[in-house]
This record gives sequence, C-alpha cells and structure tokens, in this order.
Amino acid sequence: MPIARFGAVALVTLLLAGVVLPVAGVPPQVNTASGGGADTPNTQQVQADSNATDTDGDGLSDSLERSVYDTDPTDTDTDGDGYPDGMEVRCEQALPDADPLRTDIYVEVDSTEATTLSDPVQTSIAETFEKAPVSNPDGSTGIDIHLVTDETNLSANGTVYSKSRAGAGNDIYDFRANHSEHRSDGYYYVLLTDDVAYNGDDYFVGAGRPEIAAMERFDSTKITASLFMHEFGHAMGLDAHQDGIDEERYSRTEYDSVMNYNGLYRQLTYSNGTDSVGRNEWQFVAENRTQPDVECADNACSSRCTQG
Ligand SMILES: [Ca+2]
Ligand SMILES: [Ca+2]
Ligand SMILES: [Ca+2]
Ligand SMILES: [Ca+2]
Repeated sequence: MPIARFGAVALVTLLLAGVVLPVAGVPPQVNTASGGGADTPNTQQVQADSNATDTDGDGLSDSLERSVYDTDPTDTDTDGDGYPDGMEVRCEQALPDADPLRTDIYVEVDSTEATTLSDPVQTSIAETFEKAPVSNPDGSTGIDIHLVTDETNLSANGTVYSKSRAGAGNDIYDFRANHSEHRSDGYYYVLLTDDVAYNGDDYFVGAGRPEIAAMERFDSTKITASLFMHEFGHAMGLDAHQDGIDEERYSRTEYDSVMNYNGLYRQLTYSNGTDSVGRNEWQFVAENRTQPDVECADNACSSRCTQG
C-alpha cells in the first residue's frame, strides 16, 4: 500500500480511491456551468419535424439534424459525450446549456454541510476542463463540466463511508440512492462531507469509485479543487490499477497528473500522454470515461424534455 505525504500528514491509499488530509474549510456557495446551448429551431421546423424521418432514433429528424443542429442524422450521439443529440437539444431542464457538438459532463453535488463547493473552486474546476486538450465536432477544444449544486445540510448519520454498507444508510451509494435528482439523466454524483471513511478508516479525506465520489474540503481553493479533480478522476474511471495512479513512484515531470500523488494538491490537470508514463488521460476522459447511464436516451422518457 503506497503512502504519500502532504505537509505533516500522511496520504494513504487503496484501490480505487483514498486520499487524506485533515483540516476543514467551509467556503460559501454558488453555482457554475459553462458552455452554450444549441440553436433553437423555428415553429415551422418543429412542426415539420414531428412526422419526419429520424434515422438514428435520437429524437431529432434527419432534416433538423442537417439543417439546424449540424449533428449527424446517422449517429445518436454526434459528439460522443454519452448524451444523445435529441436530449442535448431538447432537454434543457435535464441538461442545461448542453451542446450537441461539444463534450459535456454533468455532475450533481450534494453536501452534508451547510455549504456547497465555493465559487472559486467551481471556477477552477470548470477552467481546467475548458482547457482540456481534446477536440470537439464543432471545431472547439475542451470540455464543459456542469457542476449542478443541489442539496446541503443532508443528515449524515455519522461518518460517511465510501463503500457500500448494508443497512447503515450512511455510505455514498445510500446518498446517491436517496438524494440524487439527476441520476437517470446521466449525472455523476459527488457528496461533500466533513468526514469520509475509506474501508472504515476515517483518516481519508476523499474517495472516488465509478460514477461517484465523496470528499472533504479545505480552506485552500487549490487544494480543494485538486482533491475534487483527483476523486472525480476515479469516478470517471481513472483507477488505481493503472500505472502511477495513487502512487508516488513518478515525479510530476515523469507523470504529469493530479492522479499522481506527487501532483495531488499541487495541480489540477490530468496527463496528456506526452510524459514518460505516456497515458493520455484527457483523451480517456473525453472518449472512454465511465459514465452513468442516460435513461432517457430516446428523448421520450423525460417530462422535462420539450417534444418537437
Ligand atoms: Ca435523428
Ligand atoms: Ca443524430
Ligand atoms: Ca452528445
Ligand atoms: Ca454535448
């Protein structure tokens, strides 16, 4: 088991997660989201669309895809971000500011504390994703991460466990099951709490597992944002089985990633494949990440979607 140090405190890890740091910070709240929505078709186009051919079955007619949205009428998900074209265009309530030609990632953030992620932390995270060295079908680069801050003051019933525990009601899966508003829309779930336990050990300050993460916060914007990027990297599928992740064996030059314990708390970004480890984590995030299922993929299931 590798052990890392930050200041005077040990960072311990196990498979699929774990990072530690005592100290607590409780910043004020705000909400962020970036990116622009798609064009809006006129009334005639929408009416004409209701009876038109929809070859790929994504909820948008071939003609609308060609003439209005520039999406692919033979591909349900033109930008490959997991959210179908029709849903990105029509489900503004489910996916605010989605763009069918640019990678979007949606995250629901709940908190057992009085506050959610601070505005500066959210901005740091959003800017890091915006700068991601990945290309989109509209010719732009970067990723729009939408941090949808939801509930605060959730009752924790003691320390929050990062692992599923039968009956206890205080692990991160319980919180997602009981409090996620957006799981069926393909959102990740992040829980902020003042005490995370990993495998029963509350020495940890964060844990990330596929689709889900829990973390504590600190007074420093950079440290909190870095911890988010690390745990959220785990939630997207950057797991400890991969060379250098949750280890200290490589310097930041050799492995330039927040998933490297030598990069954690010191940087926010993932690797781009040009270091000696050679893994392009940004490309993985854009193209192959683990993602919660979108249950209204055909654009027909959600009352929050505007039907054409
Ligand atoms: Ca279509
Ligand atoms: Ca399509
Ligand atoms: Ca999409
Ligand atoms: Ca998109």
